Amino acid sequence: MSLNIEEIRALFPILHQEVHGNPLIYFDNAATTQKPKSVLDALCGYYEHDNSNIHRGAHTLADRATRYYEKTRESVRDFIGAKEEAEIIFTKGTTESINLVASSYGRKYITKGDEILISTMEHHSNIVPWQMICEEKEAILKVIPINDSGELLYDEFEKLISERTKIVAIVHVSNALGTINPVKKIIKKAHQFGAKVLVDGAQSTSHLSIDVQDLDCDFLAFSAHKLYGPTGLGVLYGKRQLLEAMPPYQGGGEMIKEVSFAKTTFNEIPFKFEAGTPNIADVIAFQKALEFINTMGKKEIRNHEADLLYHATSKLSEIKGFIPVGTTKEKVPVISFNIKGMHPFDVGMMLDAKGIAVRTGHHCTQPLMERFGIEGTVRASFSVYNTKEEIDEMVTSVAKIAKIKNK
Ligand code: 7TS
Repeated sequence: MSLNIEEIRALFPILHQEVHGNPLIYFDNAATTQKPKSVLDALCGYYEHDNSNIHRGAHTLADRATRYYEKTRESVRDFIGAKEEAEIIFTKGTTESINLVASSYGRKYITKGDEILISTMEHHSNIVPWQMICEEKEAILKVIPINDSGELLYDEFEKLISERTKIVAIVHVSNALGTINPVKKIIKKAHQFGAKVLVDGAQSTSHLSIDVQDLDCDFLAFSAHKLYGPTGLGVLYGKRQLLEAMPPYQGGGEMIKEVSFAKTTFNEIPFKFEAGTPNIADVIAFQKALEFINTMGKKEIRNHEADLLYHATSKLSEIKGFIPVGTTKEKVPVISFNIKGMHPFDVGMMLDAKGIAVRTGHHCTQPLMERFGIEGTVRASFSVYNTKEEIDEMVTSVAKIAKIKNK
């Protein structure tokens, strides 16, 4: 069954506005998606009716807030196919989830001479935390190369992985190129060498069906705000036995069992990793974002997005001076490109003047841009509420812009 996009658009108040006198066309979904009214109402509703601290109060409001908060944990577990709620930790975002693993798992298990494998197409947040732990432990960071289409070179990965590899930290879907990486295959191979695998799911969870048990990943990190949910909230999934063996990331309230000045004992997972008052309102509202996705169905979302990607790719490719960056067939609806003779920022500004929101620059993937020998790209990233008509508007504008330098 195909989706009714007009009905879906009606659920997103922000889409119905003008920017510089033109109807807003929002194509910056890889940076953050817009939020349906149900998420906004849940946020407000929490503060209007249920605001209370969780897991500690004996009163009705605290009990209600705790139940709603934990209900989201159950929904997240279901959303990614985890075995149990205890394996779902709420964080600030993908960045914090990765830092948590690098700090906690890394500090305990990485030693001098160990190797950590990442890829050329990682977001800075899946590079820098590993560099930091490598520096601290005198471990070695190795990088899986890619080809000119923006595909991971699996053969090179097979050459790099060894008994010295302790962690493979790999992006599931590239934010700058849209490439879908063969993570299941990578995980299987990494496990043969005893390495643990962290999957950066920031861009995959919104487009692909994820089943952590099927993937057999050890950790999965993602952000609610790229999934129609609020900002400032992320998830770290980890296998129970790993999380249990890891030391806490931060100390404070909630994460303890008992504290005395002589000794502190830590709480069970997931609470061991949720020190302090968490982001209660956003966690509760995130439940509605997951509900929204489940109601539409991941398969239907993927079909619609694949249509948009195909339409945009074929139309843009006809434009003289259009240079795509990342041309693999296995992609989510992200198109990165340059216009011959033009700076990506200028293209972005000209599109903004028409009400079209895209991202320009290095997309927090500077080593990837360096691999392609470019400073940055223009990135149009689509979501379920986008339409072919919007794409046609963008194509018309890009064609006009390209003509300035490509007669
Ligand atoms: N990993 C990937 C693959 C990402 O795309 C991003 C954010 C992050 C990690 C970090 O997520 P955060 O929620 O903790 O910030 N990517 C982007 C982007 O492409 N444009 O803006 C943010």
